[in-house]
Amino acid sequence: MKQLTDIDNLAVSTIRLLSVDQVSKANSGHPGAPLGMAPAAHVVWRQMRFNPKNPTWINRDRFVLSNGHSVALLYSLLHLFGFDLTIEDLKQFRQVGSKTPGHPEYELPGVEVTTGPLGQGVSNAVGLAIAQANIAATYNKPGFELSNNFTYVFLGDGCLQEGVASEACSLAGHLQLGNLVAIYDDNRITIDGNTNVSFDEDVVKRFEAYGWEVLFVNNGDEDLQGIADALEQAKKSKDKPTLIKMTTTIGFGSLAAGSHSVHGAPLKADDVKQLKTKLGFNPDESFVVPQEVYDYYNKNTIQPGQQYEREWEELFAKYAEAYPNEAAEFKRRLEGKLPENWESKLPVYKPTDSAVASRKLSEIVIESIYNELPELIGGSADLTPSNLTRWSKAVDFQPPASGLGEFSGRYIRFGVREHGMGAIINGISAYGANFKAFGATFLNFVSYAAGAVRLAALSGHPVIWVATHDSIGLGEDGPTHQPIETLAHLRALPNMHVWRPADGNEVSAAYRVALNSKHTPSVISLSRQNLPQLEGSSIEKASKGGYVLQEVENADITIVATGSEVGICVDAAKVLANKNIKSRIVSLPDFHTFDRQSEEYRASVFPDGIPILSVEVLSTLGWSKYAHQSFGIDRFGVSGKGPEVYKFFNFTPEGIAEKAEKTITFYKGKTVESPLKKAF
Ligand SMILES: Cc1ncc(C[n+]2csc(CCOP(=O)(O)OP(=O)(O)O)c2C)c(N)n1
Ligand SMILES: *[C@@H]1O[C@H](CO)[C@@H](O)[C@H](O)[C@H]1NC(C)=O
Ligand SMILES: CC(=O)N[C@H]1CO[C@H](CO)[C@@H](O)[C@@H]1O
Ligand SMILES: CC(=O)N[C@H]1CO[C@H](CO)[C@@H](O)[C@@H]1O
Ligand SMILES: [Mg+2]
Repeated sequence: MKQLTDIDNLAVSTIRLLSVDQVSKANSGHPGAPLGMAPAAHVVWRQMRFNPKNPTWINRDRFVLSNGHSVALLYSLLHLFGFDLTIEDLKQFRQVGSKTPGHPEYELPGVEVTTGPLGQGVSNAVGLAIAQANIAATYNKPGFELSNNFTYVFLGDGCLQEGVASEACSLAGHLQLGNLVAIYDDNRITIDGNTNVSFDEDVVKRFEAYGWEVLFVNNGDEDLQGIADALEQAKKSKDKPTLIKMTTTIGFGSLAAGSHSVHGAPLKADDVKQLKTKLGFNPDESFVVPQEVYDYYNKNTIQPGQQYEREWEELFAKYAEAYPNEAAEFKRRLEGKLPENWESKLPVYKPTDSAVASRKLSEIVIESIYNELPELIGGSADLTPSNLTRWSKAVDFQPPASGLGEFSGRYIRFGVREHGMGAIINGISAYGANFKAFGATFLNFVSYAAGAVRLAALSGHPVIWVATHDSIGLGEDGPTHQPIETLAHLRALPNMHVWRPADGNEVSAAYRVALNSKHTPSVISLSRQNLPQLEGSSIEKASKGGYVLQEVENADITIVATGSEVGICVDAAKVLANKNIKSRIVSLPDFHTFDRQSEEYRASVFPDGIPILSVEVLSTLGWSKYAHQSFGIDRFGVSGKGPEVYKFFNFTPEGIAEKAEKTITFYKGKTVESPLKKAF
């Protein structure tokens, strides 16, 4: 680390004032944390390796602002360090359509993950660090260190109070992720005021107990050398993540310094002026960047970063000569392409094949494709034996020293940490290299991870949730484990595939679409109970999200169902046929995919003229989009043997046939239009 000089202090002041000016211009935002963390930002960023002109270079150091409310700080950095963000953009802070939205968003160049919901960023960073360790262990060879970067995180009191961060950081300690450095803005302030109203725990002891190295900076407001020293020390820690507890003053330099009033409100005009004067800037000017600061970062960070990237390209070219197969695979992944013909490995079923639980069918898919897809990585939140997500030759992702596995392993033991798992797979996905990250748990417990699931959809991380035990069909574990509202919630998320496949071909289709998705996450809901292989299903048809499984001329009713209920509806159609009632059967495994088919196609599945009845052993909310009448469960489930519980709720061929007859009777003589028809 070079000696600190006046230019460092000038740069820190520039960062402070650029951040304050953004918040003042917008008259909205959070100036407190940027003022306190500007020194750390300067010290961390000037030594990072990245190329602002190619922000997705794979071996860059990554930076996560977990206290996303201090986003003005990040925009100041992105501007000063040469990313595609002008002073004009900073002036548009928090305005509609700007490149400087209210919290960091994943799509912006230089923003690694979307943050704002506290606790997520640091948990994503654990995923980034896992991804890096996996890439290094998979592709590095003697003399060819293709991957050797760090993930740096800033986080505040709020992130440390959130449970999701505890889950992820506990796992990071177990995994000995030495490539992770977190800087804790210990300012003892949150929105309610002093942290002494709710947060007295000894964070240091907690992180030490997790297996982290903990370092201190006592005067984070001014001690640049202290921060730099701690950072160097942190980077030496190879088998422990590091938390640097950096004590700062929120709103440092402002008249409101040290108070929660500076957390989330612009500084008063006279306060801004006194701050600028104190820092040696003209109090009447805004958005000022001294040329020396641009020059300093250009010379010390941007140019070396670009040089690192060029050297990396040269190294990769030599690597490609020495290890052509590994290089080709890595290159393919960097291009975001799946291997050709991987889909031919997806299992295909005939109606004569035996009935199998869809969780088992999912295991068969994973077993069939893991070898084709080195980018497939994931695991379960301690439900491996019941969720069936571990392929037979899997190696666990574990620190080599533990004797439990290897960093090149691709099966992650998440422990009972659903929310942490969700945030971690988002981070792995955000790393790049085409990672296809999955996490598994019971469908009902995906709700535990709602915060992370929502961010996957918002950010467009194509992660996969393998969600087994998807209904009352799980039986004796009872209402606590039986999902009811879960799919309605997940289907309400924009940009989310929610699959509930009915048989083997549909499970293959769900994985096919999920793995081909570049920007949409998927939940694949799977049954505990056996499901028959259906006449009329195919991977091709199910990949449309919905299709006519059984067509019949002059039908009296369309019955639409998902997952385990499709087979029962097929039997219900036989009961109805005995009474001379003709029913079409539609399988609708994913609303999201179906909604993206052409209008003609959708109309062919749900035509006018006859009533449509939906059948699903879950909440009926949401089904009115497709059906005139819904048969579902709008109460909590019951404990009992799976088939008995189905009988209890009347989800039998006879019970469904009765609902179908009632529906037909109700609509007799009425004009029936497809619910798909809408004014706009
Ligand atoms: C999950 C979540 N809950 C609540 C909030 C609202 N919120 C934003 S900042 C904040 C307090 C954060 O305190 P701290 O991390 O110490 O930040 P500082 O005030 O020190 O900048 C809260 C509660 C949020 N962004 N995310
Ligand atoms: C909590 O912090 C406030 C503000 O610094 C201080 O006035 C108060 O005495 C503290 N209370 C306790 C119990 O530590
Ligand atoms: C964690 C890790 O891999 N760190 C490496 C980062 O890069 C430097 C050299 O550029 C290596 O010395 C570290 O080992
Ligand atoms: C609902 C269900 O099948 N639960 C099982 C999940 O797996 C665990 C461990 O294998 C079993 O103990 C549960 O009964
Ligand atoms: Mg704080």
